[in-house]
Amino acid sequence: MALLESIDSPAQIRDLDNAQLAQLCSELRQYIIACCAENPGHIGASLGAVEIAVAIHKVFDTPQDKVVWDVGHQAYAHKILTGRREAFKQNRKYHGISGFPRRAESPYDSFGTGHSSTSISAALGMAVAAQLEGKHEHVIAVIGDGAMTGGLAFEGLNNAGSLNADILVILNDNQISIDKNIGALHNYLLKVTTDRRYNKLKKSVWDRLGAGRLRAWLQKQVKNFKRTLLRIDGETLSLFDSLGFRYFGPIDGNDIASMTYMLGRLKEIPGPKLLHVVTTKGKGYAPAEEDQTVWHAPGTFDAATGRRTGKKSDIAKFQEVFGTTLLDLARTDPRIVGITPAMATGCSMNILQAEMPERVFDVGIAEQHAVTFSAGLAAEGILPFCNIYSSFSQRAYDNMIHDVALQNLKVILCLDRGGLVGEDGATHHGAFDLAAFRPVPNLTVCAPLDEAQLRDLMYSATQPGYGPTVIRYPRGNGHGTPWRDRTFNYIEPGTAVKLHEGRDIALLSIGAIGWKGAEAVERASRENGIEVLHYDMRFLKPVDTAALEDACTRARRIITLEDGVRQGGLYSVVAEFIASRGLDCTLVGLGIPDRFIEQGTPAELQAECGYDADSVYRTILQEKN
Ligand SMILES: Cc1ncc(C[n+]2csc(CCOP(=O)(O)OP(=O)(O)O)c2C)c(N)n1
Repeated sequence: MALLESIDSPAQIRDLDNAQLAQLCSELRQYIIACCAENPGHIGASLGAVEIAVAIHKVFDTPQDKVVWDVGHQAYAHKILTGRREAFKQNRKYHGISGFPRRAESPYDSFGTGHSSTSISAALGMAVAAQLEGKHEHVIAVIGDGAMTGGLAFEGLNNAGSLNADILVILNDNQISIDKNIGALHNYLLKVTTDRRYNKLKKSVWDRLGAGRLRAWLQKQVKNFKRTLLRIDGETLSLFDSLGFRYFGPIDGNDIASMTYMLGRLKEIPGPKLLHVVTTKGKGYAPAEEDQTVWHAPGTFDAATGRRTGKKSDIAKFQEVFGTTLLDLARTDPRIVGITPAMATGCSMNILQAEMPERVFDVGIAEQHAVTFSAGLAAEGILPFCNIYSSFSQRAYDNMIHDVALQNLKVILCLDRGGLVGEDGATHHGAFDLAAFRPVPNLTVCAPLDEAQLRDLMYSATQPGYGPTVIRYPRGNGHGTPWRDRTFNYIEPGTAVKLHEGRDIALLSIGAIGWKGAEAVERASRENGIEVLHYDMRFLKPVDTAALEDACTRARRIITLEDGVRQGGLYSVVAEFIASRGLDCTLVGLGIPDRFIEQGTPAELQAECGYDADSVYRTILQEKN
């Protein structure tokens, strides 16, 4: 680590020559690999973007010049170069640094990211702000070909192309999202990067640029080059030019010399510009290059061999239950299809995809479209299971209201990773879903306690008696409840299940967090002789009013437990019930408080928020006394 170990700020790399920069890139890779082997993270994207980070900090005057990393999972080299080399060992850990850029963490993180496709809009806002304030600064957005499939990216491009602000978009094209990138934009980029005549043209221009001719000459050549590019085989190729950007590239984004050279030139050119760079996801680490989907975020591994060392559990993950159940249902009901916004592997829809590829639609990183597309399918009698990670579904809120619920179209929205997700932190916690969807008319909103309930709720939602339905469940393992090869049981909407009898206190829980409650209830009974009436509510809407009535009249001291925000969630449901009936009850709500929760293990974060098993137990004792 001859160079890297002494670099604490980008100013220190500005005098390095190309050979030293190449060495720095290689050291950065080794460091990222060594750290991620023990402390897992988004290694594949970050390895691919090392040269982009080094070149930006070499050429631009950061942090006065601003860089916005789209999604931000590729920004590890950026973090390490900007004073966080040691802190990176605590990447994504409780009280460590965030796995994504975060404004509060460093002046070099000019904009917080985590959700895809925001970089162009944010960078444009910054560029326009600089104009308004009379400042001369450069603003760069780095966006992947996957993130570019998000509609928001195009809203940003469309706006930028007409405002003529000084903004540079670096399109980091590694031709993969998490899964294989698909769609028309992907086909277009592929065509640009593989067209032989185009590449020949590119090479001749590039060779001459390399000779260091004058800038005016360069600009003329680039203009001519673009004109040629506009028509290949009679087709318009320059999508970005037509949106008001000056398109440059494609160049090899893993070649540090080309990157610094090109960025140095583009720095002098005003207006909206897009540099198309081609990189390899996982670059420099063979296992990560070979299986790019797995190595998007592989967990722990042995750096020398690439063998993944994460523990395997015998207990099924909720994701596996979802994927398997969807396949089982699809086998029996030809109306069923699956829709995923670019998360087929993550949510396990790839199980259905493997057997019935024609019935799975990966629509790109396009949550809004995924929901409205599902609504369109439902309008014509198809039965769509649309699976979205809870926090990403925030984008599709209006689509659920306007396109699904208002028209009462039977879309089954399965929200994966509901609740505190852990190491991905504040941007990724599925905190708001239950509270957000509850006030929407026509929706059924439920959260299974375990694997068997997830399976039964998915089945039930396909049956008459259910309209548009939201089923939310957490990331990771279920409880170990038998679920495979079980016959499906219909669950009546709005019915709770009594898990424990008692009348000293009532615990009302929703979702898999109910097991923490059950643990506390059992302990209070065993150690303190306190008998808690425990209902697993299952449905937030419609709510089981008979269960609420039972809890309020028999126990009268109520605790709610949810792995989501209390405000608007189960806590609010019960508070409203008590108030509307004028009942004489006390109520304590356990769940996510009114602040953003950072990263850590789910256990650490649940303890911090006061709703792990121990906290529930202590609350039971407190309420009893
Ligand atoms: C709104 C939203 N949806 C989904 C995701 C999950 N996600 C994280 S990275 C990623 C793929 C991004 O692909 P690309 O932009 O090409 O970057 P790469 O990882 O290939 O470098 C996805 C789908 C997200 N972060 N935000």
